[in-house]
Amino acid sequence: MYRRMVQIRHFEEHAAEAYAQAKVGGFLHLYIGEEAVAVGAIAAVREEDHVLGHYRDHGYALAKGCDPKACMAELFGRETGLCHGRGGSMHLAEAARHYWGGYAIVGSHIPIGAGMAYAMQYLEQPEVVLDFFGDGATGNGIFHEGLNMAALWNLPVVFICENNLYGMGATLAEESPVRDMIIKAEGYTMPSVQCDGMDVLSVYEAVQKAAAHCRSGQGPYFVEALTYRFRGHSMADPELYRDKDEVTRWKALDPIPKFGEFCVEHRISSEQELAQVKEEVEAEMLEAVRFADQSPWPDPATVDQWIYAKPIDPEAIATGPDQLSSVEG
Ligand SMILES: Cc1ncc(C[n+]2csc(CCOP(=O)(O)OP(=O)(O)O)c2C)c(N)n1
Ligand SMILES: [Mg+2]
Repeated sequence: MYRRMVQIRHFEEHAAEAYAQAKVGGFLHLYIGEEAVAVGAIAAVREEDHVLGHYRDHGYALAKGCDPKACMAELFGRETGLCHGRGGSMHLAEAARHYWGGYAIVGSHIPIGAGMAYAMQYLEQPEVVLDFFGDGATGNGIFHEGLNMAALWNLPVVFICENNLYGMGATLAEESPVRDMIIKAEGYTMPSVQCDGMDVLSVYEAVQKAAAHCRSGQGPYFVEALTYRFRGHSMADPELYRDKDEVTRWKALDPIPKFGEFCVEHRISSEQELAQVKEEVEAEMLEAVRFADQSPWPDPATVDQWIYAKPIDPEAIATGPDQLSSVEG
C-alpha cells in the first residue's frame, strides 16, 4: 500500500510537469493528498472486483494495477496509451483489470456502478463494485437515482464518497445543506460509515467491512472518506477560494509519510526500505515519462477505432463477465 501511494504521488508530480511543458492536453485533475482513499479501498477488495470513478482518476487506475507507462502514454495522447490515446487523463480504463474508468460528467457513473452491480447479481457472480465520486456529485439528481435503485434492488455496490470539502471552487457549505455525506445515504436506508481518508488503514478497514456486507447479499453500502486535495481542482485552478493556512494544515496530515511512520514504528519496514521504495518508484515514473514521450501518435486514419464498443455476443453475456472483459474494439 505504501508503494502504491508513492507511485500515484510520483506519477502525478511527473504528469503535472509534463502538463506545464504542454505535453499533456485537455484538463488534468490531480489526486495528490487523496492517495490513501483509492489505495486503501482497492487493497481491501479482490482483484476481480469492479472499480469505476470520476475524472480525478489516475489513482484508481494505478491502484488497480494498470501499467504506469500505459497510463502516462494515455495522458500524452499516444497510441501506446491505456486507451490508445483516445481517452486522455479523465478516461483511463482497462477492461481486463475490471477498471471501468474515468467519467468526466459529474455523477454519471453512479448509476453505471449500480448497473454493473445489478449485472453481478443477475449473473450470480461474487464480484462487488466500488464506485468512487466526490462530495459535489451528491448534489446531482443522478446520485439519488443511483442510490435509490441500488438500495431498492439490494445491489452489491460500495459507494465511496471522497469528501474533500470542495467541488471545484465551491466550499462544502456552498454546495450541500449537510456537512456529512453519510446523511444522504440514510435517506435510502443504506448502511454507511465515515473513515479517515488521510489514513490508508482507516479506509481499508471501512471498505473491507462494506465489501463483505455487499458480497453476503445484504445490499449496498456507503463509505465517506474525509480527505483533501493538496492541489487545485485542475491544473488550470489558481485556488483563489481557499486559505493557504488551510492547505498547510492538511498537508501536515499527508497520508504517505503518515503510513511510512506507522510501518517503521510497527517494524513492518525500515526507513531504508521505504527510501528504497521511493527511489524505485521514481525510476519507474521517469521511465514512464520517457516511454510516453517516445511513443508514436495514433494514426489519423484510425480515429474511429477504440471509441465504440463492438456489439456484444449474447452468448458472452450468458457465460459471465470474464468473457466480456475480452471484448475489444
Ligand atoms: C454534470 C456536470 N456538472 C458540472 C461539471 C463541472 N465540474 C467538473 S468537476 C466539478 C466538481 C465536482 O466536485 P466533487 O464531486 O466534489 O469532486 P472533486 O473534484 O472534489 O474530486 C464540476 C462542477 C461536470 N463535469 N459535470
Ligand atoms: Mg469534492
